[in-house]
Amino acid sequence: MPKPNQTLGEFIIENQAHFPGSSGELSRLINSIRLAAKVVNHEVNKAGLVDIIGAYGETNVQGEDQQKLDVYANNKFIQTLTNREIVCGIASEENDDFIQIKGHKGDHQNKYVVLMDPLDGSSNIDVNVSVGTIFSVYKRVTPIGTPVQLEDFLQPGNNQVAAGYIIYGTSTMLVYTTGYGVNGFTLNPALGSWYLSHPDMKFPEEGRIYSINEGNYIHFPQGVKDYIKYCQEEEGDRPYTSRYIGSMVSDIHRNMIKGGIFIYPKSSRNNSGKLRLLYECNPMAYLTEQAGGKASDGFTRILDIKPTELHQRVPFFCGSRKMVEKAEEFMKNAN
Ligand code: AHM
Ligand code: MG
Repeated sequence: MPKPNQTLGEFIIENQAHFPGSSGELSRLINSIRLAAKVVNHEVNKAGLVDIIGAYGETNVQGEDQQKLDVYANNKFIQTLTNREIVCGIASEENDDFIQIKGHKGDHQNKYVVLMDPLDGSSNIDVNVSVGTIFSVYKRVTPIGTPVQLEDFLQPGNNQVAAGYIIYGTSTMLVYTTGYGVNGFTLNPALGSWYLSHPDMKFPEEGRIYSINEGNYIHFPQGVKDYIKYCQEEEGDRPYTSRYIGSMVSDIHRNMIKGGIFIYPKSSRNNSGKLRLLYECNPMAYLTEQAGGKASDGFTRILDIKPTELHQRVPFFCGSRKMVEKAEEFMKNAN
């Protein structure tokens, strides 16, 4: 049972009881992510000082090259996971191809792959709005001892063994699951420790917030248009409240706590929507289901989709179970 005030380190050790006889690799992996997250958090927090210490692409006062924060975050997570020899491969929204990690002994002995969006919503950084890191963990399907292959990454979301996000917000939080519920930890920046602040997070079954970029309304499928109108009608507890940050981690985090639906549909301009199945939708869908919510592409459960390519995009409906079911009903009826 999670205890309030528990640190993430303590929680990880306790959580290992769910995996009797395990090698501790998954725990070490989560430990690496929490370490990289602190480093990235430190850098993201300084984003507003960038004009003072030198613009991106230039050299800072220490003579080091300044990097864009999404590139910086990508490098930090990759470096941390690579140096600590925990994973056999990494795929990132920032890289065209996956990275094979053979380990110091060169024997490809690690069993996990990580897929990530190192800094989601990074266009929000310039205006001091929250951004996030999203990660997803699978066991490789090809034999240990051989180089990792594309098929190790193209697994349905159902196979995830862990997933989570870090939200660099008013406070910085790490929220993750290993298949035994969702727990949220808040960083105490003075001590550099993460504390269990949100044990056993659950989406309310029903909610009153809808999050969608309504500026694209004209391009949305009829089912989505109909659902938006439904949200705006005056009846019962409607009209609902519209909240769209444009930073998916923040939008879904808020909806998980308050109850709501997040939608990034396909449009007449973009047939598969915008969000990436492997780096964004699968991990958020796994967390959502673990928190009692629902995630689909409007028709099919996200976690059941068999990916065909690394950077595949998919329409995304995610949130409180009853709200997603209602939106799916509109999608079906409009078809
Ligand atoms: P990114 O991975 O390039 O940052 O894009 C993903 C982000 C999501 O966080 C957010 O929900 C969405 O893009 C917003 O897109 P839009 O501005 O089209 O509404
Ligand atoms: Mg992204």
